[in-house]
Amino acid sequence: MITLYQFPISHFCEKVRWTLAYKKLEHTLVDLLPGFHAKPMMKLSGHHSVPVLTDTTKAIANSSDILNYLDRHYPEPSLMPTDPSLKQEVLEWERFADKEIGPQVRKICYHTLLDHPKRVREIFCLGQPWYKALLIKLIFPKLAKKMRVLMQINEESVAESKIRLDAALQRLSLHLKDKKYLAGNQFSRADLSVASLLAPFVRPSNYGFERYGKTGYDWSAPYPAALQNYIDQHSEILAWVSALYQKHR
Ligand SMILES: N[C@@H](CCC(=O)N[C@@H](CS)C(=O)NCC(=O)O)C(=O)O
Repeated sequence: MITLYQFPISHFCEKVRWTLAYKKLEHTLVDLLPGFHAKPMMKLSGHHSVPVLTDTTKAIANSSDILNYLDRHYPEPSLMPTDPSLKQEVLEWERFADKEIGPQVRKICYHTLLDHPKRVREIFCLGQPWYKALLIKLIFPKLAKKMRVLMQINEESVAESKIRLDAALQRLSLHLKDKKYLAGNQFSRADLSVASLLAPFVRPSNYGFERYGKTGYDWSAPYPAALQNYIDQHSEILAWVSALYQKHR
């Protein structure tokens, strides 16, 4: 029995949710409350971050290690080309996305959204009982401060993240100039990883919030202008992400 320990909002968790859905693997999702996740995850996997996946008794942390595990144990339908050099290319794009896209997107989003506490609280509390939502409301100012320190979210670091992400997206655009997919001519882990990690900029309706129904959280609501204006500069590559969500998610 597969269980995924996750944050509903997490784009690294989205990589795993999408892979599980793509491979049609039955699984249970366990939603954790950010800030209260670290101890249980450390105990379970030896790492404080989510995603963590358990299958029977084995606990695996780190999205790319989880995807490796799923590819090995549940190979079909495959997210990996058979050609060894294309395989290598796929893994390189995934590493690139994990390093150059995921952390920058998170930093850029939180830099603006942490100043909109209600919006962040709603996302954090998806799947949580009312008393945990109340607890988050009470401690949010402290939690937001801690997040800024831990993730080094400040004006200078966000400006640097934007430069780094702009360069990454430019590299992607050039590569995709006359291609549909990043490696070869089939959808692979490379496309899935890049699209998942850019998804918070696109807010696709099938991101993984469907199961919460009418929770009062509106993922389609526009972002504050400061964030949306930055996102709009990348509409071309984000249209490619939307298309992948429509076709493969
Ligand atoms: N390299 C890790 C990154 C995972 C990650 O950054 N997870 C975030 C949520 S998006 C997290 O758990 N943050 C809280 C923490 O690290 O304790 C992966 O690919 O899984």
